[in-house]
Amino acid sequence: MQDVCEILKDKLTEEAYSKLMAVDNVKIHEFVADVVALTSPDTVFVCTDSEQDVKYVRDMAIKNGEERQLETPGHTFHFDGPSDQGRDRQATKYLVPKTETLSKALNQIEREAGLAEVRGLLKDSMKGRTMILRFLSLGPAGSVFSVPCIQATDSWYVAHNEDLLYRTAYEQFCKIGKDDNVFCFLHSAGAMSEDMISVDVENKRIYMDYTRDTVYSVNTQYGGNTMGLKKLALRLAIRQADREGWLAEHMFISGVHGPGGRKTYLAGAFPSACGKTSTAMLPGETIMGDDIAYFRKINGEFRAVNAEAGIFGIIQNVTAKNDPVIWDVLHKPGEVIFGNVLVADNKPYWLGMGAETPDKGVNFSGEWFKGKKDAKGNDIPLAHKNARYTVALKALANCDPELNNPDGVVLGGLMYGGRDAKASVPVQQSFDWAHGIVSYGASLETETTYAIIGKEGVMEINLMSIQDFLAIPLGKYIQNNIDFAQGIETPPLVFGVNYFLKDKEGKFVNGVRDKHVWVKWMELRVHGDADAITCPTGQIPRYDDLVNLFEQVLGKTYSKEDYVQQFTIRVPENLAKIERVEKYHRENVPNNPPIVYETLQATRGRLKEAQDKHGDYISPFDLAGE
Ligand code: SPV
Ligand code: MN
Repeated sequence: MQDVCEILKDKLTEEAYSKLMAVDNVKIHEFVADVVALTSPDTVFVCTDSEQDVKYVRDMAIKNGEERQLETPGHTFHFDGPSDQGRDRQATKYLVPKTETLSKALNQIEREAGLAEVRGLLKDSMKGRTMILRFLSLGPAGSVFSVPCIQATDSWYVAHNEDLLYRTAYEQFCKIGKDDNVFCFLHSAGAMSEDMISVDVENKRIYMDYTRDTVYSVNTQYGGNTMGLKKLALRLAIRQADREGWLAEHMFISGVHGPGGRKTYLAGAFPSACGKTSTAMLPGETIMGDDIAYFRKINGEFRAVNAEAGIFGIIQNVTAKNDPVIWDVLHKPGEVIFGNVLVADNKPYWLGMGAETPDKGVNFSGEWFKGKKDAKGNDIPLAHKNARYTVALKALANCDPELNNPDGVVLGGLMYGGRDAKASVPVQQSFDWAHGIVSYGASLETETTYAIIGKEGVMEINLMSIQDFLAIPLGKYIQNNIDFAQGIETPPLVFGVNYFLKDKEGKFVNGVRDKHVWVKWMELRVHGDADAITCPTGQIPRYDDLVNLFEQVLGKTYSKEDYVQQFTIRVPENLAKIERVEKYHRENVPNNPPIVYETLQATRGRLKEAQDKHGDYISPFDLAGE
């Protein structure tokens, strides 16, 4: 390669060059020189933290047509192509050096071959365009949690999205050490249509070079594939956390209010579209994050931060009644980017919005009208199921005041939840930390959803809902989680939740707002203010406590019939689930900590014993007196 400074001087304006040189870090200079030489942009825009620079990014996203304005001031919309509507597991691969092996559950390609492929696709991809450089931080900037990141992209939309989602950190970068590590992301939308939509979907690639903490993404625009700091960085962060003894998790964090004005922080992991964001945003509680959390042990405490500072949320079934907090943000002036909704008369519409929707407009398929069919003859819905909105957390009335606390918050509990129609009760607490990590986290089984391209409605195990992002051996990851509680005086309580349990007729046994009751019950448990019933799979709420909570939280009368239907222990379904979980672990998790199998075996034993005594379906009242 030509001398780094020479390339930079040659390609960058004087202003851009001096902004970049103020960041005195070899890796960054080399990265920028490399990607500039590779992608050949016409010019490079170095975005600092200044109002002016950030506004320029926003304005350019509109000017170049990647975003268009809606009626409400500050609101814009963007479309991704019809085959670019979610995270793409097929196109996402780890670049693995010849000398290393990664779990076979992970999509991968030999590093040299993969690099040649993806760099080939990126070659000259920015000709005629501007490369935007953004300096951002995962976790509060300048804190012990902070991971500095640099994003190079030719998409103003991606750069704008990241502005709402992450903390700007150019100032922090100006103080960075010469050799400090940073995560580097290169993205190009590749060939685009007149409407500024990536079109070369066949050549969509998202390749992760974890040996250099660098990620390449090309021929895609969907946020989950392009915004480096989202799931791409999570994959790198998990490796860094493994080396350094902390945890990077696919979890929301929220502050839940309890008696006497106290607030208790809870975190939770759910696969996409399983209730994570709505749990994070319960009305009356505070939200600290909805997607990615970092945990560290600090002075014997379990402390958590949100890696992000905004929300890239699903906008399906978001209604005024069930989601008042976000509804408000989505309707008042302020910065919001809508992705893949329907637009008519300059207003956005989405599926299940609980309001009248027009019969025609523009959506991800182009001009849309009711009854429009795709190439296979299927109806095209008015908006995509995985339509999204991006907002900064600070736009929410109930944004938690500790969002940017450099020390994070102490966590009282954490929960794991999947989409399980058959087996798991709506809420239960583990017997101890390791039991919860194994039984609810490492056993998380879920029906896949539309947030992953081409895979909906299939049951799969999704370890801690982080399976897609695990770039370390799965057994090591489980062990790290189990070990993490060591040395912590009061580790968080661990809960398992399931909002999707169904009855024999296939009807959900819970209402969508019931999750608020479960969360309030957890809050009480953290402080020892509610009892529980011991059952074979964990500890479940007592009827009387739920009667009070349903009344207080939702103003609802909670019947014994509802309780029995929701909390009956379904022994055959739970035994079958344990079989599937164990099979998965035996086949996919070499070097699994033995405690995984011991815990599963112990639960199996308790289920069988209870079955002998009470039968296949055990009412919680039968266990209450034991
Ligand atoms: C998810 O699907 O888990 C998300 C959105 O949070 S993204 O990963 O960005 O697609
Ligand atoms: Mn997510």
